[in-house]
Amino acid sequence: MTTAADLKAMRLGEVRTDWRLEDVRALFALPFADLLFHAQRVHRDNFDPNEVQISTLLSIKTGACPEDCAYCSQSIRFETGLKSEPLLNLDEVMQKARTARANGATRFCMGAAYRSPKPKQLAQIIEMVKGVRELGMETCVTLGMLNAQQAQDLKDAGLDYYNHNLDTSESYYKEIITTRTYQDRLDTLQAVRDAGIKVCCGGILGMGESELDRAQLLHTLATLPQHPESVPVNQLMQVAGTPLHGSKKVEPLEFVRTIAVARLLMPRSHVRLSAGRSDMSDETQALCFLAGANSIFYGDKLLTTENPDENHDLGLFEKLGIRREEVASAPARCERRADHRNLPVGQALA
Ligand code: SAM
Ligand code: DTB
Ligand code: SF4
Repeated sequence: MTTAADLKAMRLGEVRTDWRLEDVRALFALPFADLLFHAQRVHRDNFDPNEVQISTLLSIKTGACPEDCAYCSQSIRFETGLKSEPLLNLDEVMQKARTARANGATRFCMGAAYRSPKPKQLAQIIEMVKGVRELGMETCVTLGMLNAQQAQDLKDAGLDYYNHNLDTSESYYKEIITTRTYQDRLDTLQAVRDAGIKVCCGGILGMGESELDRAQLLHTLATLPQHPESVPVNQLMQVAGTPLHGSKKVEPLEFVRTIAVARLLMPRSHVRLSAGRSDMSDETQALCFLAGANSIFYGDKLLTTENPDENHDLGLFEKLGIRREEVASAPARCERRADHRNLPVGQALA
């Protein structure tokens, strides 16, 4: 049992990178209402609880990936029926980015099915980053492994975020991917951080991992030298033909718990309720927002799989009174923070 003294010793709300695995496990073991109460309190101390950051995803190079990630539709090793597409040209990307902006996205995330980008590919992607930036949107790319020079080139182009997930715990990782190591992932994250690009890093639930694996994943993320600014928590999108198709589904309340623990461990990071929303009820998503999730992918497609229909999401935001977070809202957020600390939501919104 997690006692009040245990919780006090954890100094909840402080930004710490020295969490112990036992702390993470103790948070997972809290009664659900206590866990959500603490998570919501820490969330309100740092964010407007009714604002959600909106990103839109585009697959700029699809399929034929040499890696063997057991969850992925895009690996060349599995028969998933996915049609491969070469790198899109700049005009195609700009058109999609303009549409995303018109639909309210503030960040445009471009994903490519690479192990690591080649020089010519990176040069083309750099032009995309520059173009999307000129539209006034934040930019994010996910291109596989990067070295220090590649990260610096992306930084020089003005890239805001690099997404590179740890996916799961170090020990379970070997069951999921054999073509690159956990250390490779950590090295890429370090290169991105050293270049001064914001880090987007999280994982996937529903790959047959244990609760300990989930705790270890969150522990690794929360004990990096600096917390990732963005932490995507994906629920596996099961793809026929991949080895993980047919995996046991995540219990929705366990998913919510994981979001709440992520919020408590990384109080100032955006926690993204990422892939898998199309399989979740509105009620589960509402609990995720209550637990501290404050970012989503918006638009009816992720990279290769489905996301909720845009009209459905607009209806959900309306029902929940959720507003879109504007870019660079940090100063405004600090001013509003006090309003949200103790007031009921209705009063805080007034
Ligand atoms: N190829 C690059 C890489 O793996 O780093 C970038 C693209 S990859 C699709 C980005 C991330 O999406 C993966 O690390 C994984 O966490 C997530 N992802 C991929 N397929 C998924 C699926 N079927 N369900 C949930 N998340 C998935
Ligand atoms: C992340 O954590 N989730 C996104 C993004 N980073 C690149 C990808 C989700 C992919 C879901 C499966 C697909 O659509 O292929
Ligand atoms: Fe390739 Fe990325 Fe899919 Fe792994 S997750 S198979 S690296 S596209």
